[in-house]
Amino acid sequence: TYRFWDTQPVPKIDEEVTSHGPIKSEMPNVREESYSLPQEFIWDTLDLGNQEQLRELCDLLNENYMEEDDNTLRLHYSPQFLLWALCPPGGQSQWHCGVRVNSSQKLVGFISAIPATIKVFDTELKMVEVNFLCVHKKLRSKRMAPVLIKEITRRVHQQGISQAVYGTSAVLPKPIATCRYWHRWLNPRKLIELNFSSLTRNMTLQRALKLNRLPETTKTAGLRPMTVQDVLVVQALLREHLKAFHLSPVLTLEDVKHWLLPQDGVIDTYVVESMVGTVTDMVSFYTLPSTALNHPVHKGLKAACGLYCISKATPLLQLMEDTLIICKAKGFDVFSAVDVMDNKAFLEPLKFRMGDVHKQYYLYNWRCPEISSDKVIKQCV
Ligand code: YNC
Ligand code: MG
Repeated sequence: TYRFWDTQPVPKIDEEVTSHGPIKSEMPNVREESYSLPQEFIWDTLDLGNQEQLRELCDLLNENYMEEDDNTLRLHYSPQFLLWALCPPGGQSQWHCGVRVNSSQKLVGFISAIPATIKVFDTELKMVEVNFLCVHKKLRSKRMAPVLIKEITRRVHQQGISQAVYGTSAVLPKPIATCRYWHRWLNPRKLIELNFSSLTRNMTLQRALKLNRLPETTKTAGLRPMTVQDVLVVQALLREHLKAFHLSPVLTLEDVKHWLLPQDGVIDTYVVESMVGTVTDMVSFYTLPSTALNHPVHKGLKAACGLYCISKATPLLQLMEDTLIICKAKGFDVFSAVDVMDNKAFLEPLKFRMGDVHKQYYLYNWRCPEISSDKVIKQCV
């Protein structure tokens, strides 16, 4: 049983859902006051335009968001990355919801929501995407997470929105889709030295280096970074492509600018301009660096995470291989992707290895049948 989740408008874990629609159709009375926290804590809405507060959030997440299993690598969100992930067009500062210790003012909890229009099967819904739920390691298992979730729900209801999408490795009532991470080694020696990957009896370092070798140069003529001039055509490519999926974002021009225009160390997007003025394909990935803890040689590791890939004129395998070549040249050590969209078609051929982390996708207050991962395009960063 799920003490908290069983009280929420989500399907039961063993429920077979065949219909589509809201679970609670009328908007609840929204309470005026915030939910109560245990006495020693207070709510604090973070102002991410303030350098000091943005830094505090980076520190909270970098120290508490990822469980590093063997204390060798720690995820390292940069301030610019968090501004990208948390301040899209239409974002609300009251949705950057922090918890502090009253006496010391130390930030110990966080949850966020950003606005998103999502198409679920044939219905377009204005909802939020909830992410970066985090409770300080020393305060775990004290039922703080349900309070954070109820409080963000209250603040989202205040804006007249009653659905949400979220993704997590936790298994809760009830996933609408399950995806898996895959990793393509770009710098096998370093990945092994840092314990990100391990060799097996059949996979020596020599074999790994040989197997993961990439051509020096890209094949696709006209492959270049996206610029602001491409926003319109990239939006059109996405709109056309997204139709085929059952869970997909609907992006305005402002969204495309925000989520896809290249920002050094945060987000990269490449387009293929096959003939002058005709953009036919696009591929994008974001940057997730980690810091190496106490390693004699390596300072850290740079991962590229695939976001969207649309191939119309260029063969998918070629476009993705070129993307790997670009990433290697840019100093990335690994390229990670989930088995959503048409990604299954390139993962094995391009020597991605299946990771052990799953990601479940969920909707809050919306019922729909289960979606296979190749019909998902929504990707929570
Ligand atoms: C999780 N990831 O099952 P039950 S992903 C949701 N998402 O409830 P406590 C979670 N619920 O089983 P802890 C969850 N993890 O009794 C646990 N839960 O019904 C549930 N990790 O609370 C859990 N970030 O406070 C249980 O647990 C209850 O102290 C237990 O805190 C959990 O951002 C957590 O992985 C995750 O910081 C905060 O472990 C903590 O363990 C932590 O006793 C490291 O909580 C970081 C981490 C999660 C990343 C993410 C998406 C979150 C979605 C939240 C749901 C949003 C719903 C929609 C709201 C808006 C609606 C509108 C309109
Ligand atoms: Mg807790």
